[in-house]
Amino acid sequence: MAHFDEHVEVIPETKKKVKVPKKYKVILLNDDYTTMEFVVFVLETIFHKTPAQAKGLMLAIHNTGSGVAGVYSHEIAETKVAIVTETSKANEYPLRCVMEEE
Ligand code: TYC
Repeated sequence: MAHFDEHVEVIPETKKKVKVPKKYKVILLNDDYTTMEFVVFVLETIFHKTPAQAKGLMLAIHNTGSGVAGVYSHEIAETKVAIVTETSKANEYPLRCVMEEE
């Protein structure tokens, strides 16, 4: 009878792989109703762009349909999307903001 191991606890190997955290693009989408001024305001205040960067990026989004406002960790990207969405709704603009794995 094989009783030699009956008091041996089997502990599953602890996961030890260190993973590089993924990065997420926060993307603003163009629409026909949000004012250019408001998009510039969002880019300056939420994404910390300079006035020149904000204007250039806003125009690029206006002309191409979308643009990357910034790249962040998952949690920060989620927070940026939530703040943009809430600020847009509060100002009655339909501005859409999404996140996408880099
Ligand atoms: N297309 C808008 C306009 O002509 C401006 C705009 C730019 C809206 C970027 C959204 O993400 C956006 N008023």
